[in-house]
Amino acid sequence: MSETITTIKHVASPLARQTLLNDDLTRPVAGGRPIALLPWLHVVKIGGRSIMDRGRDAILPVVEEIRRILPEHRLLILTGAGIRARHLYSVGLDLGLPVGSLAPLAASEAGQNGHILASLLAPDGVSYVEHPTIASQLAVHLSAARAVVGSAFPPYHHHEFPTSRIPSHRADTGAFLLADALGAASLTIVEDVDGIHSTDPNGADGAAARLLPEITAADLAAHDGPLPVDRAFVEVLANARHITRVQLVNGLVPGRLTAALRGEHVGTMIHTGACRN
Ligand code: GWN
Ligand code: ATP
Repeated sequence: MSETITTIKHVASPLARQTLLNDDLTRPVAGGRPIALLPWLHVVKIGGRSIMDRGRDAILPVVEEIRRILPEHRLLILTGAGIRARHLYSVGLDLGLPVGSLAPLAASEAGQNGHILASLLAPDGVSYVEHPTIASQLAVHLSAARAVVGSAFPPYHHHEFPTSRIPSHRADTGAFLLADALGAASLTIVEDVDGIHSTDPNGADGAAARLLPEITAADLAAHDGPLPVDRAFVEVLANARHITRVQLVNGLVPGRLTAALRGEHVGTMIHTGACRN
């Protein structure tokens, strides 16, 4: 005959009986620094419009540089969306598509650029890996290969914030969120300018543009005028947990990406809100 069990099992948990909405109560539990999952990983974001859309003249030298750096670093290479996404936005907006419909369509263009880049690096053992693989099987893939390529776009889909009609969480934001979540050693953003300037060097006031060798996340947020990075990227910098700085470099100048991965200052160093201690 079985005994009637009358003992109620309590699971001891400091968050069990309180709201998650009160920072004072959650801070003692949730305020600590997360562990770095892949501290040896270097993340590189390759611009869609600034590098991939330029075709072989821009892509092949970058591929060669990546090929040569593989023995030194294990890389997660993420690609941006480029001109096809911009065309998609204009057609989609003209038709009245909501932002949550545009986000995955633009994301797929970032994925296409990743497939192109991965094909060129295939002889070196590099493959394109899907978002779910990045989410849960990156370590095993990077044990088998020195680098993998993925889409830099975050998969927000219909969860994209309706703040603007154009998806606000784009490739720079996605690359930063991944690098910081993984506790990566570095994030390098590769574009077609020497770094962040006081104003767009290719814009109407281009002649007056000054290169900013260093900038803090707060100064970037306060910057008036155009930037070569998503606004949402600037916002998430403030809450970085691991990545203390992001370097933006010119991928059209041979050697800049290699130097950046070796820790040299060759572009704009963006200081985030995180501090290593
Ligand atoms: O298709 O190029 O991953 O890695 O945001 O979702 O729109 O998907 O909706 O694993 O899941 O087009 O099909 O596509 O770029 O994002 O992928 O080849 O569900 O490997 O199926 O989170 O690649 O793709 O576009 O990244 O950025 O099948 Mo693509 Mo993207 Mo592939 Mo991915 Mo989205 Mo998946 Mo996804 Mo969708
Ligand atoms: P994606 O990967 O999303 O396709 P991308 O990162 O390749 O895009 P853009 O978003 O076009 O490229 O950003 C790069 C461009 O930003 C530069 O070519 C430059 O003309 C422009 N830009 C605008 N403002 C600035 C600024 N303050 N400093 C430097 N470049 C700027």
